[in-house]
Amino acid sequence: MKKVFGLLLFAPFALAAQQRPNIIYIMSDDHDANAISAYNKTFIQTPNIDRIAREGIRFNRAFVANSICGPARATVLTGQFSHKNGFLDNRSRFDSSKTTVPKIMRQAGYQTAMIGKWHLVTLPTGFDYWKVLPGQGVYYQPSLISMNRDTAVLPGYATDVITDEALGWLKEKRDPSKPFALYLHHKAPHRNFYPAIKYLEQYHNKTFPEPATLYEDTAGHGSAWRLQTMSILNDMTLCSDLKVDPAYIMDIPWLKPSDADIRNYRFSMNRIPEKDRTRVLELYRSRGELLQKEKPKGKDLLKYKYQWYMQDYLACVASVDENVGRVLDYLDQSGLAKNTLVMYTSDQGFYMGQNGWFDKRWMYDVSMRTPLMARWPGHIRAGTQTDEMVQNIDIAPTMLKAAGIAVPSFMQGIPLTGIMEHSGSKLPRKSLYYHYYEYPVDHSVLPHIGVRTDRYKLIYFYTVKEWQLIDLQKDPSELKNLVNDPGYRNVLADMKKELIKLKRQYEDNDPEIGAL
Ligand code: SGN
Ligand code: CA
Repeated sequence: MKKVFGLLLFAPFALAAQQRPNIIYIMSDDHDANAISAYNKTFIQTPNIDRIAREGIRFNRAFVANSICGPARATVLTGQFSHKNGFLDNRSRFDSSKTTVPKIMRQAGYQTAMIGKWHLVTLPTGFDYWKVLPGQGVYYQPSLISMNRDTAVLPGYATDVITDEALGWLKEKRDPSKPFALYLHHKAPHRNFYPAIKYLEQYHNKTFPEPATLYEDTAGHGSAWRLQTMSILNDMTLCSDLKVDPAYIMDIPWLKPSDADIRNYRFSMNRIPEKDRTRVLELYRSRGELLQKEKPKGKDLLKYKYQWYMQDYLACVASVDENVGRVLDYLDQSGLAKNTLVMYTSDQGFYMGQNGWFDKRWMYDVSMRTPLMARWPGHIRAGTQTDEMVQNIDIAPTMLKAAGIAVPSFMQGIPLTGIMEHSGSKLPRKSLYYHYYEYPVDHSVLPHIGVRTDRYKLIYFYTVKEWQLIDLQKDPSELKNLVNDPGYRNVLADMKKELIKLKRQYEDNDPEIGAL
């Protein structure tokens, strides 16, 4: 560690103060790449987020190391896999004495700030300024914890409020003589998907294409698929998640909401200011009326639930996009744009109905993949794209490298500045390692480790000793387990070797899985 800080002392001289770029790292929560028009135009137009990709680089194959919130955040701060930074799942507590990117940047003369969703249990350290949501935070009238430990309720909608706070810091609170690094983290579009009214008005009548696997029977796919509780049909709640007024469905036995669902629904609805609540209830009324009239079951019910989920989820994304636009506009107006590296990403991907699911956690591409794009005038050529496999362990070294600061050896990722600045360049990496831990709370996805190469994926659900081998080229939906297919015997052996190699390389010793 000493050595690292020794190097840091010289870092400010590596790039003249005025040349050192500012960094704005924008991360939303559960924002899948398919809900960004730069990646997929099917569901929503996100012109502001797209602008970052258009004026900079779009990573087509960006992945996470552990597809869940707290762990993704801890990885971004430390550049380490979960087993190294100690934050394994959402029940962990972040060790705030750890060396993180903001601490290193601050030492090197940067001003650092963190605004929005934090979700690491212990309060932020290493920031000159922070203001964070407690835990998951709420959509309407969110509370924010300040540096003096006070928690204040702010009027308005979380995505707007968090952006207001970030713009307020940029305009009035920071020290303009120093370069800055701002982490701007949205709550949206995380469950329970409460949109701002203007976007609810735009989205509540839209119809979206169904994924080919929406009605997939998950029973035929091994223990992990049987145990999971992330089904839109069975686990997404009608009231809290999909805003159906309980009064409409109390008398329909198979639709009757649980007490918890009713309680959560009332909690969220009551946070909406009374004058707006009437309008929100009016916009959602048709859902309750329809259920009361048709009393759907099974596939018929799933069909509706999927559409309502998409309407609310995408309406939440629309607010995120608008607010990204506000930040980009401010950068233009203030003249900061030309010397600021802006990144947009999510803490992971998210199921938008594939396999009938919502949520994340799995090593399957839907949730392991995350959107990632960056704009840095003078460094990244507009319209750059890359198919190189990058991972969220790379974010920390990338931020340091961009700032001209030496990357400490405890970080496990690779700086992406080379790919950003020289289009067509390659990374010295042929596979990605993955380890998911959280079980059984929230959605009961069994712990697993795995390796992903360009073409194949090997997953090991180690508590039940079940393997899954996938040929991504032939089976992009990742439905077919080839582990017992004789035609893939050599691939399986190679992938096991690669898994063991990565496990050793990244020093992930637990669980001990032997020679395989
Ligand atoms: C909450 C959600 C879950 C979600 C976890 C983790 N339930 O518990 O659906 O998987 O957060 O999400 S909710 O009913 O409270 O919304 S994460 O993004 O923080 O990892
Ligand atoms: Ca998340």
